[in-house]
Amino acid sequence: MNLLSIGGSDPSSGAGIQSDVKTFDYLNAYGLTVITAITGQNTSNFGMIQPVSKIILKNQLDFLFSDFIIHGIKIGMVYNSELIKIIYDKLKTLTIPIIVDPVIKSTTGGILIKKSAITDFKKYLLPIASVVTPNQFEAEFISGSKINSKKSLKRVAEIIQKMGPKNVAITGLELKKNYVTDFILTDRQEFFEKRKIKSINHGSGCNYSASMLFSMAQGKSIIESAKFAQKFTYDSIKNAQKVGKGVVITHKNQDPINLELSSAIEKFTEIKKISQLIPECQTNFVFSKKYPKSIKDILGISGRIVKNGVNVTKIGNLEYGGSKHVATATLIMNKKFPSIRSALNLKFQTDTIARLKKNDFIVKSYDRTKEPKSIKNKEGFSIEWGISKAIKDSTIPPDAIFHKGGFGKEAMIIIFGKSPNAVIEKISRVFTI
Ligand code: PXL
Repeated sequence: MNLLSIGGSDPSSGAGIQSDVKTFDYLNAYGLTVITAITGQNTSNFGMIQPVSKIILKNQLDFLFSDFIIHGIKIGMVYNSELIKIIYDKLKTLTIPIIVDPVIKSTTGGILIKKSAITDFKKYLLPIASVVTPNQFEAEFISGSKINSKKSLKRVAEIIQKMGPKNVAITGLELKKNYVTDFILTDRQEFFEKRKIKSINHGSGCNYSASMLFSMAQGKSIIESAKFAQKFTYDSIKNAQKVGKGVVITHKNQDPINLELSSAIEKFTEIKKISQLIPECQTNFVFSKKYPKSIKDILGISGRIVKNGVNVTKIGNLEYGGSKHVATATLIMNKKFPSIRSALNLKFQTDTIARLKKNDFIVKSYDRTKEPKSIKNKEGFSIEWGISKAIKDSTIPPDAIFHKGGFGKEAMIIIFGKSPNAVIEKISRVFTI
């Protein structure tokens, strides 16, 4: 997934486009950037702003749009009217999610939009927004109206919605002691509360809009995306780091599940003659959170590990819910054996089965030709049925489960383990790495 952030450069990397690249990267999306202005700032003070010229802004946009498929755009700092109009011209006909994050003032006091640009900001950018994400100050500034009660909050959100954006998310409201609330106005109204973390940070506004964009670009609803963004932002504030001498900078620690799966995928692709082990339907490799409730808790490859001559290549990104079959197999296995959280599928070969058995691995199987019709006809149910059947009498988790195929169904082996490294370890005992 390719996401574009249009905004200002913050050399402290706490906010602006640098922060957005970090967020997109953390979420396994590819971050593209178009810089509208260069700022001089650190965690204590705000220095200068130098907007870019019209032609270089247009040139950046032209070069990205002529090359990349872009799945969502976030607009942050825009600074002046002429830049606003160029952005509008380029984006006005797009149908992908566009989040406009009104960036007016920095934590350290920098004014990030010229006074003379406010009218055009409202006239051009708000109407092209799928969602606009102001904080309380920004919402009051745009609407020209104060928020001091739930009633006035709703009124302010409605005033902004009338300016053109389909949805409005007013973030970080302090409506209740010790809590912060996000208010979401779509065709209905929602309040999302979270306990307040007492810290003045740099970056949370950018984290919110960038993570919300990711969720929307994945096709999630505004409400789901607002929840996702609230959690992402909360975690990034909780984890904020004192990098400079001033305010802390929001930060997300790398997901350990993602780190281990990524490195195991790399090890897998380096196994000698590995392409011989890849089935026609290609390979997926998954790693589950502890106690997964559904395949949405299981990280997998949104594409596959595919044959590429004698080598193999990973296509797509790691995403929770990215795999259906191997993730379902893991989910079923995990229900009976909670320590098993990772799996990978290989081409069925009798030689592989023989090697697994020779290495004292526990190998189970099921027969797809015995699958009841009612299950066969339901997409995704076969694997659930098969794995359950294979482990029905098991008291210790098998290392591998295979089936020899059925009419129109490719035979397959799934290797299971506690973690991706454990799966790789098993494969490396059977094949030379
Ligand atoms: O947090 C909003 C923001 C966005 N973009 C840039 C910034 C800031 C805040 O400092 O500097 C470039």
